[in-house]
Amino acid sequence: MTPVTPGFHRPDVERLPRPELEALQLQRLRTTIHRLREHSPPIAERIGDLADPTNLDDLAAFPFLRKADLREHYPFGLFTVPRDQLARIHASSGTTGKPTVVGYTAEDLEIFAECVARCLRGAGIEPGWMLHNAYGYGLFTGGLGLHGGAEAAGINVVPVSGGNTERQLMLLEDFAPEAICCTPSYALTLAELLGERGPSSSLRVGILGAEPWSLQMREAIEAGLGLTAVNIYGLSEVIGPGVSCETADRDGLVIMEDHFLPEIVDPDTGERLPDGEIGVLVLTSLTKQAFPVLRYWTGDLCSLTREPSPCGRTHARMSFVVGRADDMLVIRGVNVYPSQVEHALLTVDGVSPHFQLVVRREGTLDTLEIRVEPSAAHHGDDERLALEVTEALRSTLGLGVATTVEPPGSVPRSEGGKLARTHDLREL
Ligand code: DLL
Repeated sequence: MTPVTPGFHRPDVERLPRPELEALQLQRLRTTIHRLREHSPPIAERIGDLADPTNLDDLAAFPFLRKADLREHYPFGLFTVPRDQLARIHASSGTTGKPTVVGYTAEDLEIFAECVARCLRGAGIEPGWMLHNAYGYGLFTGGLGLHGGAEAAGINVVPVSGGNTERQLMLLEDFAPEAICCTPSYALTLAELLGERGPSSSLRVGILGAEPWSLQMREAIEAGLGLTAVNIYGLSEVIGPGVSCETADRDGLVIMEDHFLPEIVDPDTGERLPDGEIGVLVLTSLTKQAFPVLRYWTGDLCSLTREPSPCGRTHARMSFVVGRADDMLVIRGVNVYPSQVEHALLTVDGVSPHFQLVVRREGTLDTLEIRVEPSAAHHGDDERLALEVTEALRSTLGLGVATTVEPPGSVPRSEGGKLARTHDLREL
């Protein structure tokens, strides 16, 4: 793996001294609130006569916006521009059938591209490099989002989109791109297949996100693809990918704080938590025109630091997302996050990073099964491996789990998009 160093797309803003950054945030926050008061009747009603913030802490008095609000005003009810000013629509799939719909003006798309360009340059991708973009193109923000950012940064983007793994492998070999972007679970699929074929990959940087992953998974991906993998985070409601991203130094995900104001709050009380504590990430957009969001409750659990980065960036950084406030499984009264299971699982030698959780209800009792695979390096007996996994999970979760060791290749892999790792078969 040849090391890469962080670059800059907008060094002026990325290194803005914090007092100036915060003054800019306050001014933009006030503009955003005015915009909502004038152009969004549902939000204006909610905000009522709350006084405009005179400092950033005053934001804590404002109500949260949640996914259910977007559903209630489906499809365009929370937009603040007339339809003829929209330049693009994206959407993300919801659990209830109707997607969550978001809109952008031409200027919003420029900001979107600039944020992603900062991510790519920060990750060490140089103008003139080739980027294999395996995020899905379409309503999902990943494909077009990364595409716009690459173009803005002068990076040559190959719009492969997701799926058709055979073709992806061929293009990776024939075009020899220096960088790739896709979900971490798909990077693992590609790493495995490339490993079987044995060609040395041209890849130097991977921009991976859109789903939770761990440091252990990063190690497996980097070993398999021979690249430096950075974590990119974002969500459609706030803009798409590029809300935050690690630099090549990989010391937290730098938030594009001149455009998105982060808060961490207690998942139960909604009270603000201090830097360093894990809670729900709440984001306020500061520059969006078509669909500004005030205190959007992401449901993603992480912590923040406002210490400057080693590379001179002054914007706040978030930790990896450690779970979602709402994907918590409650099994026999024990709270279980899939990410916690992954951490525990990968402490066991001889197990691969592929796993699936199956939750069942037998009579009145919930049971958790974990399906795992032995790693390529494992030659011992599977029964022993199962016992070790069960033991690791018992000591982390305090819960008895049935472990099934499956033949290599049988646990579901990502075929290009996000991978659902939990199968909940309970009728709740
Ligand atoms: O997943 C945007 C995106 C595309 C991000 C490409 C990164 C790369 P949605 O489909 O709206 O948008 O899903 C957003 O995905 O609230 C998180 O729960 C999860 N998520 C996104 N990035 C990460 C990450 C895109 N790096 C939801 N780590 C978010 C953990 C992530 N979870």
